[in-house]
Amino acid sequence: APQRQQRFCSQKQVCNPHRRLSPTNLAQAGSNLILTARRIDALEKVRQQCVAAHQGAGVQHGGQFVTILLDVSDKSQIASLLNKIPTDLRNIDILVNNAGYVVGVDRVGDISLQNMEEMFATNVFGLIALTQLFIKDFRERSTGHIINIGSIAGKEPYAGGSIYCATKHAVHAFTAALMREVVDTPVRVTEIQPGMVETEFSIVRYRGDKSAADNVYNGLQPLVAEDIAEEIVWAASRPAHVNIAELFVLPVNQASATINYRSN
Ligand code: 8X3
Repeated sequence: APQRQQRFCSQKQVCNPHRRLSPTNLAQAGSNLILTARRIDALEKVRQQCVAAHQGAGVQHGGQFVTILLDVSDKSQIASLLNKIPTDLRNIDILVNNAGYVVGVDRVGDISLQNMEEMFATNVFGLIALTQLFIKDFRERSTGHIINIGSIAGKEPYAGGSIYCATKHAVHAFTAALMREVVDTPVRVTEIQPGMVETEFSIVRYRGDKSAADNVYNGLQPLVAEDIAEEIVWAASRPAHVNIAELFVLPVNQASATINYRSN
């Protein structure tokens, strides 16, 4: 039952206190949340939004929100993470692997080793490391749900995105293999595969060039982070015998990932 569950979110869990018809984020749904990200000031704002969303929803359970500084690409930070979680919140029920990173639209031949390593370190090795941290406990307690944020880029590669697409294909393969490994347990494994979502993601892809980032969404209305938060809540709140294996979520006017990102 949701009231018994603690949720663990890698990166920010977006809360929108203005949409209260049904829980659209885990704070409104009455979860306790361990929120992690690299930017502790941004995370603190999310924590405050969670407090407001929880109060606005009027639910009696949940409402404990903890922030922990975490760069998922840093092995030593992953190793010390469990000790930083308050003891009364250590029985995690849901792991949301949301941290994802793309930098550059360079073609193969021009991609720097550093950029390549950074993308794999966050999108693939960080996600795997966090999963390994919790999966044994999930198995032992016969509970748990791992929700990995994949991408349309994990289904459909595009020019200018070779490394990012490779990382998201890796997320897809890892998640699918994990689902098969725990198929004889109550542990659930979900991959959510968003298309275009307007966040800071594109600005980083274009190395801070906001107009280039905005240009990506020209002519269509992209998804917003809350749309994906809603899908996370929905997948997590299905009855225990239901596993949402994959959720492919697109803006209504996007049907393909084949956007030829311009070269720098
Ligand atoms: C992000 C979606 O279309 O930029 O994962 O690859 S896209």
